[in-house]
Amino acid sequence: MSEQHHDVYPVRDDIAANAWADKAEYAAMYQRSIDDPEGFWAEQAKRLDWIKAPTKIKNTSFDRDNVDIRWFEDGELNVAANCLDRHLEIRGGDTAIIWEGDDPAESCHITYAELYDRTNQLANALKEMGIGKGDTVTLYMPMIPEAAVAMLACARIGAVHSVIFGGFSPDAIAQRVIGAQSKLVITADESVRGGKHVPLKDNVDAALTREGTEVCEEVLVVKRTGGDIDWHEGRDVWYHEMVDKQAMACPAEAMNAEDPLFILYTSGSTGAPKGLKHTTGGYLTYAAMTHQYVFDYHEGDVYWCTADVGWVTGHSYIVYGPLANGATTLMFEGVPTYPTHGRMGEIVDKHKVNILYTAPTAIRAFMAHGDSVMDSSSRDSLRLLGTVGEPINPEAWEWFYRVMGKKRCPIVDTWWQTENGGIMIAPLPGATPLKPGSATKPFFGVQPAIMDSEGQQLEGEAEGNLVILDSWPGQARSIWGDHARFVSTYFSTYDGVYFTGDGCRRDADGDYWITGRVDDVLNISGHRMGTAEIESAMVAHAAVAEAAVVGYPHDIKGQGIYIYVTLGDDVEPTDELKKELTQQVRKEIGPIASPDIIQWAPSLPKTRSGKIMRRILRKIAANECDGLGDTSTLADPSVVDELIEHRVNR
Ligand code: 6R9
Repeated sequence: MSEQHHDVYPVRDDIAANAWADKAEYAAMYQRSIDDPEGFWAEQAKRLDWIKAPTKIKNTSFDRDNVDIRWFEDGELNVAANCLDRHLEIRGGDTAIIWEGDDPAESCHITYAELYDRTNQLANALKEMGIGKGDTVTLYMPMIPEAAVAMLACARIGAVHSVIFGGFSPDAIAQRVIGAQSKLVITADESVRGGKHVPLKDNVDAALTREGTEVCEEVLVVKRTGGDIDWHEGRDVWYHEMVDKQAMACPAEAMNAEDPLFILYTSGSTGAPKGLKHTTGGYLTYAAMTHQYVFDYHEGDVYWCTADVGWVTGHSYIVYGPLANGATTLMFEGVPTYPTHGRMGEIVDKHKVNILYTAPTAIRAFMAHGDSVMDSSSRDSLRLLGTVGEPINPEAWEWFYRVMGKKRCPIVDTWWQTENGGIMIAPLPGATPLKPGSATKPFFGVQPAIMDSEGQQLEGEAEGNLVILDSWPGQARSIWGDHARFVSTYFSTYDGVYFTGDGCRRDADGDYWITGRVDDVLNISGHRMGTAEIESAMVAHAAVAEAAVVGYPHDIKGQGIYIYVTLGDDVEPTDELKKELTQQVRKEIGPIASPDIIQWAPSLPKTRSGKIMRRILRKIAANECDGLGDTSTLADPSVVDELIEHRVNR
């Protein structure tokens, strides 16, 4: 197989010498984590401060008749206290968050002591607004420190946050406010990204006119830009007016380890987005441990994860993991290529970043401008690089290694999912030789396996569907309000194991290569989008009779969105209509779901039982029309010729 010919980058001696785990330590710890998960995780739980230490460690079942996942179930703790209070004595004056604004002239440092005060003030404000333990709060915020403060303030009083990515539309917000039954939305007047203002408050206003959102009684608004917004007296409250008057002390609520910490919506292959439910003790233990080991985090390091807090990566690796470890975490408001294509390197120099965690799509965007794109920075402070969100093509890996890291910095390619809570498969910098394009080895406690389509577990070198055999502490416990869907999505494809939805290959060294989704989930610039969601946004337009969405290879985004549209009778296929349909998707979901290509399809290839054959549509979209495979089960094979003739991506 071709991947066997790629270079292997051995572990660097200087990294191994200081790393938390070298090769032998990784092997021994991994074995222990599998042989004695109770003992292993009981020890790891000690990295947190518990109000009541857990005595019951693992109580988990992947049996589809009884999927039930509990870790540390009799323990009590508070996540905010673990991220703030316990650091005050030793590092209260150290920087917790470095904030870098969209405008390079704007940045600030927030110490642990300041973050503690601000969190407590907001926690008191939330209480005054009637929010308490178990209530859900929706956050729709820019990448500003208040976003982290809001997450921590919820955690402090036991409220459950649901963060919505700031690029989502009013309809998407409404759907999630209703799903979580949030009494409160926290937002800002506007966010600023790449010099442009995004009307967050307007979007919330529009969302809250939708039926079902009456549950939301209050909107707390951070003044970020001072831009013009509508004000709803009796519902809207300025953040600064509410928060500044509050006391700086607020006791941390004692939470059971299995109390929910947050809900996070993500796309699946069918139906509406799912709100994954993450809980308290296991999640934080796992986020903190993975942050320490995978990034080989050491005291004093400046660490930067470029994700948005609206994604799980931002939850675990901007906020919870780093702050639980007392790290300095950089939070960046803008986009990595503004105002210059070299901005990411410039930020690294400005704040002396040691660890940089980003996404393949950003790397490919830099690559498109050539090596000189990084000439405006030295990046000499960097020690380690990481990637997440999608498979990294070896060319992008090599570029990241050679240009960004100047051949000095190991790259950790980290595979994991919203459902996982934290990194699952990744190299450890001091232990694992690197192979461009491979996420390599499982983290402690993670047992990956590969299944064929008959449900047989494959041994040795193999390719098939990736499953995880047993529970790990960071795992999502359920889908909010719909446990049956949780079971059917993840535990019914194969008996007794967690199904990831990803394809995977294991090579002769036991290294894992993730090949991408095996279901109808697209990965656009590292963002998950369900084809079903986009299709339903399309057919909501009166002109559309039917739509089929597939992904196709895209140089920068990894995958682009290709839509085949069948129009209603007597509808004229015009460029104007294409624009309208694009707007339709942006309105229903958000700009990240904008179609790249729309092809008019007089009809779609269907089996006699009426199933759209996406396999064929994917091939045509990728301009691979020679190997279409078997089309004999199609009701009308001539449909395919028509689509090939008018294909748009050639
Ligand atoms: C953390 C995050 C999860 C999906 C996952 C997979 C893809 C993520 C990857 C990767 C190959 C990697 N994915 N990291 N594929 N190599 N290092 O991205 O969560 O938004 O839920 O997406 O992303 O397909 O199933 P989420």
